[in-house]
Amino acid sequence: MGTEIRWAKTHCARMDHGGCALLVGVEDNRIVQIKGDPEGYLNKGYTCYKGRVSADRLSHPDRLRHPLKRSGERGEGKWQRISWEEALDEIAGNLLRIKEQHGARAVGFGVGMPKGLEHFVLIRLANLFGSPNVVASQDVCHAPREVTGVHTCGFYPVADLHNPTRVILSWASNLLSTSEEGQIAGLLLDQLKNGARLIVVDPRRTELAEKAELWLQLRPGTAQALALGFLHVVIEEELYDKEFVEQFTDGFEDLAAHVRRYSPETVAEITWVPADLIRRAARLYAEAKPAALQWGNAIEHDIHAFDAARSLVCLMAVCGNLEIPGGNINAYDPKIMGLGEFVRADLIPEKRKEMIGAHHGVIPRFMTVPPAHFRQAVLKDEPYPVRGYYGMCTNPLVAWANSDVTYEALKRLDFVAMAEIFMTPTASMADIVLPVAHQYEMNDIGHYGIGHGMILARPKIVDPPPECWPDIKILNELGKRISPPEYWHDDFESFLDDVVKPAGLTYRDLVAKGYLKGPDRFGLYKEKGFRTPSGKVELKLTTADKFKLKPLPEFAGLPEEEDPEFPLILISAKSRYYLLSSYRWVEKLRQKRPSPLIEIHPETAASHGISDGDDVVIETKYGRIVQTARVTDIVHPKVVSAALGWWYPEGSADTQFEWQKSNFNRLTSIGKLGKEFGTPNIKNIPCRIRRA
Ligand SMILES: Nc1nc2c(c(=O)[nH]1)N[C@H]1C(S)=C(S)[C@@H](COP(=O)(O)OP(=O)(O)OC[C@H]3O[C@@H](n4cnc5c(=O)[nH]c(N)nc54)[C@H](O)[C@@H]3O)O[C@H]1N2
Ligand SMILES: Nc1nc2c(c(=O)[nH]1)N[C@H]1C(S)=C(S)[C@@H](COP(=O)(O)OP(=O)(O)OC[C@H]3O[C@@H](n4cnc5c(=O)[nH]c(N)nc54)[C@H](O)[C@@H]3O)O[C@H]1N2
Ligand code: SF4
Ligand SMILES: [Mo]
Repeated sequence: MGTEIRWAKTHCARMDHGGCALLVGVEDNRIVQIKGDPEGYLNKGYTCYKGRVSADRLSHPDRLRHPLKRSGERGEGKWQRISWEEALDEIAGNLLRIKEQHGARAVGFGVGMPKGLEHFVLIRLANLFGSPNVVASQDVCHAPREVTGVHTCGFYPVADLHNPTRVILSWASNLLSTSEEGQIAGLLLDQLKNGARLIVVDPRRTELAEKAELWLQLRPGTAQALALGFLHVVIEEELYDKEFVEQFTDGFEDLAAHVRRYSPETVAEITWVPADLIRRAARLYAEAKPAALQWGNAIEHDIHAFDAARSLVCLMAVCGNLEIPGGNINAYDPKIMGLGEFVRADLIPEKRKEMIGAHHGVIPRFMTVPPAHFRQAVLKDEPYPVRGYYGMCTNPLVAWANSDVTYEALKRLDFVAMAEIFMTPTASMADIVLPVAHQYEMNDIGHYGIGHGMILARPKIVDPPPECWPDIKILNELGKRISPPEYWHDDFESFLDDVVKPAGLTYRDLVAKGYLKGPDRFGLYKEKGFRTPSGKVELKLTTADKFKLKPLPEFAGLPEEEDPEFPLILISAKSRYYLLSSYRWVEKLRQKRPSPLIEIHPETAASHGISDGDDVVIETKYGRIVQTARVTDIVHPKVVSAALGWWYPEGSADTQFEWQKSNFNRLTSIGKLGKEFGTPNIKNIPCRIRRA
């Protein structure tokens, strides 16, 4: 007879941005079942497959269980088991030596997609150590939307899926697969059930596009042209919110004159979307109120990310959808500790000027270093030398554009430490690898600093393997060794209490409540104006000259020139079974998607002699990989969509788990970067294919 199942509540994490409230069944310190909690604030019982099998991450036999020190050459896959004391001393010794020789800024602290509270503890560690260089993937993930929002209207406008809306304009977003930032698919589905009308802008006919009243299959890389076409229609047909525009925006006349050149006919030629469809979609969005623009990650994936984000904020604004329930809102935080205070930004006042990115003139308020700029520093000492790297929750060899450059950078660094749950291509290039405790094995807080006005409790449910430590414990102990110890806690879990202390709560209280949400406040600008220099929504940026930004959003051409040698356009989308490069080693996920699939239109496949299931060589100017053909008409005949994040955990560490074979980022380059965020073209690249 087994023991009885105990049910515990927590929130899903680290399979995407997280957010679903879960009921977790535990037997003998082992999770035996996971289901959606019907009382969940974001999911009301909804879950996805990878959330339900997420406990399988904990029990894999090859999971990292002890600190490791490299014993052979870097990348040779030879390791020696060491104690935590030795590991931390080794890391501290190397980082302090680099600081002594080259200054604190010569150490980069690396992190990937924000996964939990450790993200901010790492930034605190960098600040206290004295390095302005936190390297993250924000260049291609959320900074273009967030920071552009802040410059244009003073906040990050998120689609309000909690209040009833009449139209959802899903633009380069696919919540049914990604539930990004806690915009859980279930929320969107409920809106549709309650009568919201749906417009989808996506080059792929996704499941969501199938549900849409209007689907705009745009040519990849032309989002800003399409948005400017929408603005043209809205302004020409006087469908905009006149009262709002008059009272609360700045630069409308200039914008109106500027978008005159983007007629639906002109835009149709650029975007491949028929002119009458542009008109219908623009009218549907502009005439409904409220309407929510769910803007996705794909607008951030080429050098024109800033223009794309700018044009969409302008669209939300002139249609009067900012800060209204069911529109795009400023999601106010609950009374929790501010990020600046948490990370001790006050202790590094020169950060903005000193960051590697600042030397490349990135947009003000962008506080992490773009990976492209970071590697330039490592490889060319520009703007100054960088010699050390501490990374966690990230896999740069697969996740960053131009993997070959990443490989060179990892080889050139004097010292690399990685905290991981599993040996990855990047971790296999490290000098020290630290084994982490994972979701369900540690107390954590979700959605802190994500800009959606809430935090979620993720209490510990089972014990980790004895030598696996939560990242915040690692950072707390490392912090005591490499920075003033008085800024660190005796008990690392005090960081969890710190976050909720301003609300008069302890972490335990947060767990009892489940989540904490900020107040619903709409239309605050009517009293206080918008938090921009002009106090209005800056359709034309008043700070353009000062910050060397474009005053008005424009379409400045395709991200990469057309090239007859490479006649197809390469794009990608996140897989619903994996989180970017993570978890190919979780068997139940791998069974669902055993190999990387490239989507090819039947006509294109036929003209190339490719059948479903064939191995296909994909080539761009920059590199070549192999993936498996999935012949489908969800893509345009001139577009192929390849899989992201692939490496082969069944391979071996001495070859970095075949990091070269199918890895999308070997097809990308950092030769051309968007100025504002250092964003490379990770999509919308000319390519060609052939049967392998
Ligand atoms: N070509 C192309 N490149 C892209 C993208 C794209 O669309 N196209 N997307 C970009 C985007 S949006 C993002 S956010 C980045 C993501 O890039 P990354 O964040 O670097 O990639 P992930 O696969 O999310 O996570 C990396 C590692 O974190 C580890 N991990 C998981 N949980 C924990 C934990 O609790 N502690 C520690 N220490 N490690 C943990 C996983 O095992 C995994 O190896 O990639 C970007 N790269
Ligand atoms: N299952 C799963 N969930 C995830 C992730 C994951 O890897 N897997 N990653 C997480 C992360 S880090 C992020 S940032 C979010 C991203 O979340 P989303 O923004 O929803 O995801 P993407 O898949 O990057 O892109 C969404 C859609 O953009 C389309 N698209 C591709 N190219 C273009 C283009 O040129 N223009 C337009 N308009 N659309 C285009 C794709 O076909 C896709 O359907 O998801 C998070 N959630
Ligand atoms: S949608 Fe995201 S948060 Fe919800 S169960 Fe799936 S992975 Fe977890
Ligand atoms: Mo992301």
